Amino acid sequence: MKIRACAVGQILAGTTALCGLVSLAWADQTVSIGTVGPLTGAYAGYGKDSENGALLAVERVNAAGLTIGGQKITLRLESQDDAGDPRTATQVAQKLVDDKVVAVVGHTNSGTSIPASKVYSDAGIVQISPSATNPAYTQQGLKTTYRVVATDATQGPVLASYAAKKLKLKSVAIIDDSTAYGQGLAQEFERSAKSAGIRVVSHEAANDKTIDFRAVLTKIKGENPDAIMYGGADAGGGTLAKQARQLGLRAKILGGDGLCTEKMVELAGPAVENVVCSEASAALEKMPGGQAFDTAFKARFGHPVQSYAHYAYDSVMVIVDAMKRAGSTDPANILAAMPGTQYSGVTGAISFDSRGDLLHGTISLYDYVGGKRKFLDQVTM
Ligand code: ABU
Repeated sequence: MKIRACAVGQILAGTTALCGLVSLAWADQTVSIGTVGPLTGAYAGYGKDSENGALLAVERVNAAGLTIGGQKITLRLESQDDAGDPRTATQVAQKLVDDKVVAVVGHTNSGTSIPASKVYSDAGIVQISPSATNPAYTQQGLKTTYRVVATDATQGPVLASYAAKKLKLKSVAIIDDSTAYGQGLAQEFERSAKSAGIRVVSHEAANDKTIDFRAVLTKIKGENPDAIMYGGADAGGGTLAKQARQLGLRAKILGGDGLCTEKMVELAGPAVENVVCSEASAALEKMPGGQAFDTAFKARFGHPVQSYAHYAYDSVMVIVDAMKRAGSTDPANILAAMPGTQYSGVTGAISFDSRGDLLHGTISLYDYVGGKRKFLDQVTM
């Protein structure tokens, strides 16, 4: 053990002098946590925000000092880019497994989290998505899948109920981006909207790279709905809102968490004032540690939280909590400790049901006033 400790000490310190000093003691053990999401492509904003949140957590844990089972641990974050692409997601998932990460924070998208989950399951590695909301992710019978946000099975109905009861909307046209997230959310919304008495005048499919909605919007203009619900990301939703206004549509634009970002202000321009959207969690300003987290995040990265950073931060902290309770950094022991999670994080109280879904999730609703996103209401399960 002294020889191994000496070798690790040399690597960490880059000196042979320290080797002599640490050879009589247990050296720090470096443990890698994976983080993965789109760092390039249309969804890069989500992925970078999550990566930053995970990085801040790792830096804080290391600064505070971490000892597991009597062994001093230094955490290392291994970040991979899946570009929001399902096939790339399985490849980088396998790389993280081969690199022996002990758990993974990711993926960002439902369409990448679901295929990658089989890779982590086969390796017995815990996967916590900070943002994937498609219910199917945790409904595959895998023991390794967790998430720290509510699902679209709740988000779609809450958005539809708000549209019917509070906004008093009578008709809606739906467009989705054909992704696991966008299509899934649009279907959940459509089912609930019809039950709530809203007439669905049409449901069209775009894709996650669509930037010209003018043809479908011209058709929808003829249908004259009170609202257009977009199942998809802010990149598409912002463009859609802007083009709808240019074409003279006065319909409200409804969307879920993919669309409900700070970036919508710049993407939609003045048309953002037509947007009403939901998040699959409490509002950052209403979270117990939300304001303090946003301040610390801004100090570290030079800008406020954009989308999912605080969920990625809590995901790392939940993994560390599982290590502490297990007294081990072994992936199998982390996995065994996960069902016992009772963690109080930035985003609130985190505990899981038998599938790995958040217990007592919250859906929040917003609109945009004066170029700023404004909290409207929340529903807690
Ligand atoms: N929840 C919205 C963005 C991530 C996803 O694809 O689910």
